[in-house]
Amino acid sequence: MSFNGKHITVAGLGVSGVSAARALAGLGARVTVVDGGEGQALRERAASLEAAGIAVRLGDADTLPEGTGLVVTSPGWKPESPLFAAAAEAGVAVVGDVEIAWQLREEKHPGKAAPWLAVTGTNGKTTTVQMLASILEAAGLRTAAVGNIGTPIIDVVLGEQQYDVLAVELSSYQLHWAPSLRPHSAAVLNLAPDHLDWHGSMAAYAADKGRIYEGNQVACVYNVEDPATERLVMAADVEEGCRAIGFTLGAPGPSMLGVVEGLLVDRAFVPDRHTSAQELAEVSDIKPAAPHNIANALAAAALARAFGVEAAAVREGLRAFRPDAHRIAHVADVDGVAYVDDSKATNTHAAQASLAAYESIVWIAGGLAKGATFDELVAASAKRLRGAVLIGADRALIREALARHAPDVPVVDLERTDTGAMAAAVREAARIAGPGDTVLMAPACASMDMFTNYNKRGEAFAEAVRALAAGRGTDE
Ligand code: UMA
Repeated sequence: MSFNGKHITVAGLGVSGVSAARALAGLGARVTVVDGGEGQALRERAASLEAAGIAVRLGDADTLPEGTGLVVTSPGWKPESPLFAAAAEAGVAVVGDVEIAWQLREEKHPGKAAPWLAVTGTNGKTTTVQMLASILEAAGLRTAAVGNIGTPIIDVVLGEQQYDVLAVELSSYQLHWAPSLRPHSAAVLNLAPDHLDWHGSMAAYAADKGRIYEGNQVACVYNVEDPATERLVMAADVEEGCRAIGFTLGAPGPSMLGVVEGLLVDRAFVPDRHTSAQELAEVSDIKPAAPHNIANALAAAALARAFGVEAAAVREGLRAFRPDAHRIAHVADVDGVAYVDDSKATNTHAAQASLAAYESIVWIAGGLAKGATFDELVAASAKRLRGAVLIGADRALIREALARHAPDVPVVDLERTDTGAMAAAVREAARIAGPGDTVLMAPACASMDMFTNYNKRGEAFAEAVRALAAGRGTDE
């Protein structure tokens, strides 16, 4: 597809918008970026694009610039955004940056485009993609972990560096806006309610996740313990010969990867899957070896094996992998209380997995609920809760769920949302906790009401814990 001379409106001046605008302008398009936000950071970003000949309009994201022939949206924009209604009215197509990257994959290295091994799911995407990249590297392949993980995929596709294969993390938003994407192989790790405010319903969310399987050539990898993921495979239109490959924490059947006596075992990519199995790694090679993380490792291994990677590289790649910060990270012990940062638990599903790992918890939770309800999470975790400290915009939803399902658990409701709020939350939690307890920050919500992102929220927590340990407390 040629973008030369085309008038393209890019929606959003964030990470993906800047990448898309620069790339498209570099291919000769006349680009206008629109963003509903204002403020210093956006103005600076706008100035640097304008210096490159790209028009930017801040503060009005609703009207379609005159002459627009295509809209390229950032993933976070909701489908019902007024800009897209205006585009539909004008008969102008709307696609995402991932769609553009897919269409441009032959542009830089014709005939040698790197195949995509794609991963989505409600939780575990980033870890799985990092494990996958580590395995592919161990196999001697040139690869990169890209997409929702933070590196815009257009930058990688159009970069000088040539790759053998890409490990691509895709969010449901990105999948929604990428209709012609056809990965080599793909995995949906799990499916639980999240981002319902964006998608409108669980069915719409699942359908967007399921698009990752469309046109797969070698393997559709699903979670045997989460039948909804297998249903998405069955609904997909794939290439002739593409196989459904399950992963399970139990013993694997034919065409599955699973666990047998402490070993990760492959019964899918072996010469005779009915009578033989291939050992890939030991469970102890996975860090941390928590159940959800073993599942992530199995999914990563399945995608690597679908790409022809040897068993030895799976083991080597898993051993070399180091988990990110803010994922069930132990920060410190203070007065016999463990302080754990799981800022990455941005939805109820992830928070429930986290709460299940400890016996007696003072829970720090709250933020942006994104349309979620908390009854199931609180009911399942009530007996482990020694107290709760609630922060952020939607904390009332959690408070009400606690009142319904855990009425005896003491709750501190923190109204403040300033930069010192996390330090106050940690101090309140410390007041409730006793020796042997765990203060667990697993908010079950997104962070953007109070922090730039979940990393910053985790850093604020760790900082507050260190201040507590130093015995001075902090209010700033
Ligand atoms: N904006 C508007 N109007 C809107 C929505 C946004 O003007 O209705 C503007 C904002 O003012 C802002 C820009 O659009 O300037 C932000 O666009 P964006 O929210 O799509 O974010 P990007 O900075 O482009 O980052 C996106 C992903 N963000 C989201 O999907 C929300 C990043 O995933 C991703 O790393 C990046 O592209 C590169 O691919 C982050 C994320 O939170 C990690 N993802 C969600 C998740 O994992 O749960 C899906």
